[in-house]
Amino acid sequence: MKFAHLADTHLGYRQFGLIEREKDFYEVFEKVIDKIIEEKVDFVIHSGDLFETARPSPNALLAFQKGLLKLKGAGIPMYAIAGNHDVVMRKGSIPPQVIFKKLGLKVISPINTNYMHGDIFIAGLPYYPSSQSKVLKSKLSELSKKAANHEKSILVLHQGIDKYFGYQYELEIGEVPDNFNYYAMGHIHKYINDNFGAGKLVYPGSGEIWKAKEWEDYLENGKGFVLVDFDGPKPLVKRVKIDIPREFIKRSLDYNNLESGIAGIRETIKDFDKKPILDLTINNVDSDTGIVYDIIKQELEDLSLMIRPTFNMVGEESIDAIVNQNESLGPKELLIEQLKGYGNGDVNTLAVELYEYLSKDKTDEAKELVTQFYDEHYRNVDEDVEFKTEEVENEDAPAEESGDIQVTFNEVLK
Ligand SMILES: [Mn+2]
Repeated sequence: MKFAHLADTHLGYRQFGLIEREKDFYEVFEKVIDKIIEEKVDFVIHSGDLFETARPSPNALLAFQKGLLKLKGAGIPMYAIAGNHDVVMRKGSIPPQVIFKKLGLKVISPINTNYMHGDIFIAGLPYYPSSQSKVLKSKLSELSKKAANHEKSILVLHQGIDKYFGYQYELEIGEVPDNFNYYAMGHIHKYINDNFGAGKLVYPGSGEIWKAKEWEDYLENGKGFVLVDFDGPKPLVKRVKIDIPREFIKRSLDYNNLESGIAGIRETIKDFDKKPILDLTINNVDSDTGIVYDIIKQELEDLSLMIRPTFNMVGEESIDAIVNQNESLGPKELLIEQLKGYGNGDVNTLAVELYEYLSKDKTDEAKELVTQFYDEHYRNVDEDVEFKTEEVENEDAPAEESGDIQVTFNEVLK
């Protein structure tokens, strides 16, 4: 028995508001499906965040339908859960995955937590926010008991686990039941493959660059999905990397050599099939940034899909210069001085307060401060909304038309 495991495809995500980026996500998904069919697997598991939102656009729904029908044509069923992006935090509402049940999608939900595929027990749950971690843990222990009756079992979840994602998690590694043979995880966008329980715990990662900062990880580790050979005593996991269609080019330029810097970039990208995203940092700027941006745009706009510039004014990045000019200043004053150019008052205040605590080893206070800051600035109010999926009794009931609450994850989360 061999299966494919993927997650976090985020279909319908229009990065930077660009339709081209939305299409990139569809293109990658199609490549993944084609590769899966080529590999002649017995089934596929999708561990959540199939769609970017709980109300996907017709284009996103069609992109998925196309892939699902291809799989169906090849006789390959897919099992899927809802992730934090495609779950609807509202009593009685249903995730978009449900639309595809008639096309053969096997939706794993709180009322339909497990399936048998041959002699393999496949169980799982949709995403539960940390406010519901009690419910999550009790449901996990029920599934663990059921799994004990089967020789081979898979647990499908879309959650953060402290061991792999320390900043935001709903489960500690010790709270994950340890009698499953394969843990088909979703949520973390980078590839993780660990020994756990009676086998392997794997996050296949996202298929595309969902956040610009995922580019570095992509360059180092690639993106894709995994194939799992489930016949032996321990699952054999093979990663399949799938190239993403478009490049992100990250460069630092010196304002004093702007012309040659730009020429170098033109040379690099002139023959690219798809126009890249340019992430440019221009240092030592001593003129109006608007004018500098216009120059860059004029030279690179025709070859790039988008230019994302960061300007550092002359001396701005050099802490040495500030130290030399202000020899009487202590570290705290230097920090304040340095932050002046950053221009985000709230973050500046946080940085200085954190410095105060951390320089005195007051780590608990520092943690508290960060949590408070997160709650005030980033926490989605939806996380606090009552979340009672177990009360979803009729999956065929239509979601209410208005006032629907969905989780849209913010900057700091996956
Ligand atoms: Mn995701």
